[in-house]
Amino acid sequence: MSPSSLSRRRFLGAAALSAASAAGATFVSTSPVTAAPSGGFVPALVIGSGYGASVTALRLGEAGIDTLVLEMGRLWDGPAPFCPMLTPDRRSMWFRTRTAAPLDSFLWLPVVNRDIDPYPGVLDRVDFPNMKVYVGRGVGGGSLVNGGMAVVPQRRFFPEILPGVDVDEMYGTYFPLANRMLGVNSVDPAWWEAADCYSYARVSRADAAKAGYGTSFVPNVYDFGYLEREAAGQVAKSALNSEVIYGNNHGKRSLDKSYIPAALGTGRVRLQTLTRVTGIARDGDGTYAVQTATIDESGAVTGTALINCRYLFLGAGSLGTTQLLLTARETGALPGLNDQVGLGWGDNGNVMTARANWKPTGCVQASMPTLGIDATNDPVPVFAEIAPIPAGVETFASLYLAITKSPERGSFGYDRASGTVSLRWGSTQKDFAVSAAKRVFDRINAANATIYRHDLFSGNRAFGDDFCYHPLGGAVLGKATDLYGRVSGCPNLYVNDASLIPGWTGVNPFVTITALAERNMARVLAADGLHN
Ligand code: FAE
Repeated sequence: MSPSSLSRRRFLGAAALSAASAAGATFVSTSPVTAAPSGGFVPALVIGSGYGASVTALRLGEAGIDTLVLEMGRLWDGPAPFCPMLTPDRRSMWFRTRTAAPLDSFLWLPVVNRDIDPYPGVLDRVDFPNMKVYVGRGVGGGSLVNGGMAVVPQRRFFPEILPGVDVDEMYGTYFPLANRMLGVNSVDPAWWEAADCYSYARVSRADAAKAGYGTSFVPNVYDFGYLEREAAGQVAKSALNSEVIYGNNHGKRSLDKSYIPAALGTGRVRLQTLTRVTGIARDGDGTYAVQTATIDESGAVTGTALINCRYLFLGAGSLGTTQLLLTARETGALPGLNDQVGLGWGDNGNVMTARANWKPTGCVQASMPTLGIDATNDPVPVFAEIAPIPAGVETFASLYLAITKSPERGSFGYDRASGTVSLRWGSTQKDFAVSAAKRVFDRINAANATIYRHDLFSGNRAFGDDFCYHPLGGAVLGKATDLYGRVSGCPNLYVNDASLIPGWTGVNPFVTITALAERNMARVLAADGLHN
């Protein structure tokens, strides 16, 4: 597709998104509706609207396949739909009465989290025993709440990250395509070196260097030109207004600014929000029956529907997709699924930690990370994102999200009595990741005569070791599916999201999820003869 036709599609799709928002509508289209939201038949149905789902919808639309996208969260549009981290309100979290940010105290005081009214807010935390998983909810999925770090994994690790996937093809074609489509850009190093809002990163870089660790700049989907104008006081502040995990009002090229308008602009893709898929099954005629529940902003179910489709694409993320598949297998709705469904889940070795470094790190910290500590040559490879603490006051702290090469994997189980799916993750399964991160930060602390902060995570802990931002796996490529996401034992059923990745990407994962989804769609559309 030429850049000009892509821009035209994005323009048409963006207009459709804002018109829908203005009308309070939940059904978005740039063409006459051919599949009623209340039921009926649609050739292709995509569940979710995160990275994998958005790629899928765009490529199906371009191929002329009429496609319906169902998203359980809302459309976040309008002039400033999100709330800052420092003043969270009901928009912050998915149906909670209190926010649940990962750093839950400061100087041991419970000043971070706030009481809120239940609402379909943008960040969800799904709690399992020993593991709390953060995910985005809304049109754009995780792209709405994430730090925007757009990192291509080191090529030497790729054969371990996604065994069986052609490395040359990924690095030659699909990673560059994903970066282009997502609008990835890099910070101007000269501006960065002098910017007050990145003083926290420069302090961490110097501390890492004293311990013999190098750092590297990391690209992002946040528009760094916009950030420069924020810093110069020329535009409304977002990254400089402590906006990130509850959404960014400006500057960020989330999926609702990139893939999704482009998909809607094909005129073949429709999007229905606040609609959760509650079950999937295969009918006798080979079509898939998708059961849905639509909610209003109070969470009350306002309607249910059964939609049939010929091609079903699961893009509900690692938790959502695995939950739907496992339930379908265990209830007999999709008996053809193999025993690999629900296995191979990993947390990308995520561990958060903070150091008290005695030096000021800056009152106003840009919420978009730009630098990572490269400890990938350590015995256990570690890549540590230098994370901001956008607290608005001087904290004398440095925060990190370490991605460690942890071999630990969890699995999902289905409980027949309650009909629910839960993650099995043992209380010691983070130990490996914590000790890998600790080796790196012990060395940095020793070189700088600094110590860990114990006041930020509940229970006096130095390591945030009970949660993750990067859930991966559950329907692993080449195991629960073939090497292109076609689900084994279920013709015309596809997985195309983080569930395909077996637990670790070495870096922040969304560029890999996007690139893999592009590669899978290229093959499926070329080989599977999809039609309306
Ligand atoms: P995802 O983006 O999670 O989208 C799934 C969508 O499906 C969501 O919109 C759900 O609401 C929807 N859904 C789920 N179940 C259903 C259902 N039953 N019916 C209808 N809809 C459903 O999936 N990654 C990076 O690479 N760089 C970062 O800087 C970064 N920072 C992060 C910070 C935070 C706070 C968080 C939470 C994550 C971060 N991530 C980051 C991870 C990244 O956002 C995540 O890997 C991707 O969003 C996963 O993409 P998927 O397409 O798998």
